[in-house]
Amino acid sequence: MILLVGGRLGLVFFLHMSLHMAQRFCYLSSVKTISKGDHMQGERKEVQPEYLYRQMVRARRFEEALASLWRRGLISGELHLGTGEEAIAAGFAAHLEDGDAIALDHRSTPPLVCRGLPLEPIILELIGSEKGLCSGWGGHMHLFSRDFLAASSGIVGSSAPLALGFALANKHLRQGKVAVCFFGEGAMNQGMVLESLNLARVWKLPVIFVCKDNRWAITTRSKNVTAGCLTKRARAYDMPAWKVNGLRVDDVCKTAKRAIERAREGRGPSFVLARCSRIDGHFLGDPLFRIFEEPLEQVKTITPPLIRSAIAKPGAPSGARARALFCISKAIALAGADKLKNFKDPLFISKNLILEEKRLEIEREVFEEIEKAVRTSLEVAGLKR
Ligand SMILES: Cc1ncc(C[n+]2csc(CCOP(=O)(O)OP(=O)(O)O)c2C)c(N)n1
Ligand SMILES: [Mg+2]
Repeated sequence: MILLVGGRLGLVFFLHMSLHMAQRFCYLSSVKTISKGDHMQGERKEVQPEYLYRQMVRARRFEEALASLWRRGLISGELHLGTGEEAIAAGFAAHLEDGDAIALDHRSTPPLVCRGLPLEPIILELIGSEKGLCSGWGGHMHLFSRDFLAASSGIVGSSAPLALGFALANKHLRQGKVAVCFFGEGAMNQGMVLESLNLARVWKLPVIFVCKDNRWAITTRSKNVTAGCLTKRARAYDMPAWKVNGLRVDDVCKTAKRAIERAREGRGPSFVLARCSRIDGHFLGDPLFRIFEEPLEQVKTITPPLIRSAIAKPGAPSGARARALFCISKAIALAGADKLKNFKDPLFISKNLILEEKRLEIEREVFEEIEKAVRTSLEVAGLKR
């Protein structure tokens, strides 16, 4: 009971804070974003595939640059990358305009990049500089931008009440503006996410819940902890819910348009389940991920202790050991297979959406853009390239 009351109070408090933050943002900021409509063409204002591809490449190259700063020790702690989620970020961000908000989880850099935030303050934030986006206090999991109404949090599921606060403020203060909420499927069993789905529908808020389903929450497979179908779960709150292939930016873009337009028109919340793939480990430095940095060397080192433990006299019965070994090998094989499969990479899949020549031009331009952003950031922070 105490827990229940505590939980409810927690949500109300969270919501109150979110609304407070959102109100402050709404009144105080001259909200900035990419110029409206410059990537939309034709009578129906379709988003151009070149634009989507560019945004995805920007997100990927940006995170690759972050990974290299992390390997140099310039970014400390764990680093959660959104590799494999670029199509979801690009597809949704393409429909956002001035005054729309985004609430993000621990993999926040792709949506922030696609939303059009300047890159240097993000890099500076991650390297702990006081010139960073949040004066170096937030780190990679707690980024926020007042100008872009964007906030992320490392607390799994917390993007949902945060988005609710943004959406509530939008409904009352900035009609026609929406909030998009990103979280992983692991968050779907969090009370605050379910409570947010409920309140969003009761209050008919302009919010879109985007669940990025990569089927893993750290080392836990979702199917072992999650009951039923997630879209059916969302529909139980009387809101539309769609499944989309989160590896296909064109599919995501279409569904995002539908959900965002619906919210803008005041028709309430919706839910999108976007299937994607965790191409890398849970975070940079995840041991399972590192196995595949130098596969041969690493398999050589882990094999002898595994064999020794399998044949050692004391310990668990041989059946249990065989099962444990099987699980370890399966996990390694699955992770390896995931990594090798290009067809799980949204960038690879999107290549055929645009002409080869254009694609190479985009990749070249993005490479230069990211290089420049890293160079400038390191100079500002007084660090060597
Ligand atoms: C409330 C809370 N519980 C646990 C954690 C530890 N944790 C960090 S990421 C994560 C898994 C999240 O899985 P999912 O939401 O599916 O996102 P993914 O990492 O797969 O993108 C967990 C359990 C946390 N950060 N916050
Ligand atoms: Mg997950």
